Amino acid sequence: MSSHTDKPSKAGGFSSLQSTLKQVLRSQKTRQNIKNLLRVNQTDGFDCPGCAWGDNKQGAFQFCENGAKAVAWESTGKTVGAEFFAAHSVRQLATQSDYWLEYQGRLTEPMRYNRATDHYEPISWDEAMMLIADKLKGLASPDEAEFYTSGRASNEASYLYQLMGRFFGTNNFPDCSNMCHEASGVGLLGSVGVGKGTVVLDDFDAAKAIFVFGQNPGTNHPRMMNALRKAARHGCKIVTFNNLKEVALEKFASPQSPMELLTPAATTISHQYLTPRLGGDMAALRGMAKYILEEAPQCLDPAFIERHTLHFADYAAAVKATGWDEIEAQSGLARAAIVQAARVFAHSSAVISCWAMGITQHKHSVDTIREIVNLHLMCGQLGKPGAGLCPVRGHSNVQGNRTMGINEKPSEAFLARLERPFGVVFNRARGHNVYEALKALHAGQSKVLICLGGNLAAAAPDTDFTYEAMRRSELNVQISTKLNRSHLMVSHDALILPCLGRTELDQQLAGVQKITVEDTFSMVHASTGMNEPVSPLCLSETDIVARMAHATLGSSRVDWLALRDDYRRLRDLIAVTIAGFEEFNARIEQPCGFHLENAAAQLRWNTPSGHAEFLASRLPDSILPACTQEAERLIDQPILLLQSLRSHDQYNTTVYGMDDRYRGIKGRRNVVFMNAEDARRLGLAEEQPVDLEAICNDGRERKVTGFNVIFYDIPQGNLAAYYPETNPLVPIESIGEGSFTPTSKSIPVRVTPSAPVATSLAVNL
Ligand SMILES: Nc1nc2c(c(=O)[nH]1)N[C@H]1C(S)=C(S)[C@@H](COP(=O)(O)OP(=O)(O)OC[C@H]3O[C@@H](n4cnc5c(=O)[nH]c(N)nc54)[C@H](O)[C@@H]3O)O[C@H]1N2
Ligand SMILES: Nc1nc2c(c(=O)[nH]1)N[C@H]1C(S)=C(S)[C@@H](COP(=O)(O)OP(=O)(O)OC[C@H]3O[C@@H](n4cnc5c(=O)[nH]c(N)nc54)[C@H](O)[C@@H]3O)O[C@H]1N2
Ligand SMILES: [Mo]
Repeated sequence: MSSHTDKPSKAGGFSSLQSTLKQVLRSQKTRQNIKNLLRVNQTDGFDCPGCAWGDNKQGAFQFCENGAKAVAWESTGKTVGAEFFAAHSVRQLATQSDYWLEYQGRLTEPMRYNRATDHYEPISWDEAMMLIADKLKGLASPDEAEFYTSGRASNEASYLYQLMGRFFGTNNFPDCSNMCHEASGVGLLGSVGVGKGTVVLDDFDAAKAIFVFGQNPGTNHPRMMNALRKAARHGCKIVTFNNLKEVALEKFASPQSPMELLTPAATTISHQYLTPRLGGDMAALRGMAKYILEEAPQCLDPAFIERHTLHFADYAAAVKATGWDEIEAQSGLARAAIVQAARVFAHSSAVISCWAMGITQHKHSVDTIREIVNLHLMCGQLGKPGAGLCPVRGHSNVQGNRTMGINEKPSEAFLARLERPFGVVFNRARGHNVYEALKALHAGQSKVLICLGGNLAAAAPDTDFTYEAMRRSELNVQISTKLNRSHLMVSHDALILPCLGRTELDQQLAGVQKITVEDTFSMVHASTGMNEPVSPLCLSETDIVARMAHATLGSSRVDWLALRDDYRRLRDLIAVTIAGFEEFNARIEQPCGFHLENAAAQLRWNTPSGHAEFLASRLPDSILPACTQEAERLIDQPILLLQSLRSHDQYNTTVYGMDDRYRGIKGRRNVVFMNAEDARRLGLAEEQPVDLEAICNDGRERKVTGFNVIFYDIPQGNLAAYYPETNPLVPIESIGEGSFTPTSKSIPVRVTPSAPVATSLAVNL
């Protein structure tokens, strides 16, 4: 039994190297994976499939512990082929854990679901493509198909995928971004006219203050820790806002510093560490703005405001109208602490704000992000070295997917440019995001689901609803590297199409192919796999998409297969149809690739008004979406707010192991972090098994059982537990305003002791 007292005093260091080695040894391909790690993020190597953080491609090691896990997990000796599926029915597989499913190894041949036997059976690639084409062509409307994308797909594969969808006639491109940084895109587009971050990696060296909101980089972006450590050692002030005390943001030891590696020494990362209530960041930011406006007006940048922005007066009025009582109550922070953070912001000559899921997965995420921008605009902290906005993206190419047109609401300019060389007119109607796609599938309005990677069944909210929605599809096509829950959501017809991973050689007619990706700093660079493919029957994602398009649409308007034969041709097409990609093939020959121009970083504003815009919103009356507000009406009842987050041993729905080292958890995931005072109030003991029940006004029961209580340093009234285990608790209608993102960081729940029998169900493996 572990408890929070096992939490280490620093992150990184030797334990990190140890864990990397363990993972490599477990992969059953040790030599291969050691070679792999030396090629990660090198000029001639492959892009780390771990996260979207950028790198300068000059250092010795460009991988981290969790990147190594991602690489080793892909490059495993274990495989899943026809014999495996003959031995296990879908019904049997459905009883296994997510961990078990993926642990079976790499998928090696295309399979089709046979409803009569409840088994997947081998199918040839040609037959699989015919099946998809027949089904798509038989739909009454192109909008009855959903084309999901997860953020690992390359620029080449995702470009071709959206082109296929658009020629087919739909904008139904739900993607993982809808559950992730959607609010950042919406918020930034509205205020600065570009839905991406404005900084580059070098800005972290020039920054005098870095604010980190709702992000756990020690686990999810470990390479960012090097930038934070370096900044802190240069005297840059790092201010963290996090609901939990994440150890890496307190103290971090670089595995590359012998001193920090081998002794207890570590670098103090955060100059100030604030622990707001869940969803309390907007109020805290409002408090910072209030201090600067009312008590340090000399720190405003009137010239910047005047020249570049609109609506400052409205915003200033809204800030003045917000009282400190309200700010303190909603943020859960004392005025003095907020003022201390505001002083760092106001008195630093160059400030970067970073954020991730702790900001984007709430009802009022778009407004919170706009409040971050408001603060930067009023102090002129944009478009100069060391200053700007940095939504830290998740998946390694999620930003590139969007740039390539995986977007259910493409701009007119994007479509006009895309259709020009073909002399066609694409559908202008807004397509489905994840929320809308699941609703349409559930209602039987959408009939075909094609997923380019990911694991929608386990990633999406409201598990029962999502399962049912996916099962109702008449054809469920999953393009994947590993077996997962989404393959089991079948009742009619389904295909598993096995693809190559990032680390593998992609051989086409014209030779070994490069793919390209875009990191969180808008750097586009090439990636080349080097390993022998796990099976000759695995195809590249680009190849699979080209074949689907050729089978469905024919090749009279686009020669899909020729584009597939030589990705340089594909990139030549991207160069003429996607803004910013001129000379694409030549520019990826540069060692670090190239930077996509960012208008906002150059103080050019692509907003309708031609200015950066302040948004003067009120603090939300309630941070809960309407369907869960019942919780607030019942406030005298013991209701707590739950955030769902990642452990140190997982990649989204992929669970590598059962430890969460930095939070002191060993060998299990069915835990709920709780303030000891809340537990006392509810009469719960440490380690007691409890049920978590979601609060929602639709009368449906949503419950998970057998979670052990862990006393933890967490604000009263708040809870934390792991994703995806807690996804059953997020009601489908509980989404962010303007972003449609599931509110995975603010789930109102009731906590009750589990019935004794429930404990035995709590075993995960
Ligand atoms: N190893 C590894 N790397 C990954 C991933 C992975 O699963 N594993 N996933 C990738 C993906 S797709 C993404 S999107 C990113 C995710 O990266 P993160 O956003 O770091 O992921 P989460 O684990 O969801 O962590 C959310 C953090 O925000 C804090 N938080 C939650 N709610 C609030 C709040 O209301 N206010 C504040 N201030 N803090 C809050 C939590 O305590 C936690 O530290 O990582 C990417 N990289
Ligand atoms: N409750 C809760 N829910 C959440 C979140 C949360 O914080 N809390 N986070 C949300 C976020 S930020 C995200 S991004 C989504 C993630 O949603 P997804 O992106 O859909 O999920 P992943 O777990 O990243 O996908 C894992 C699967 O991808 C496949 N895969 C891996 N590599 C490749 C590859 O190279 N090619 C192909 N074709 N397939 C590959 C494997 O089969 C693996 O099973 O989940 C969201 N859901
Ligand atoms: Mo994400």
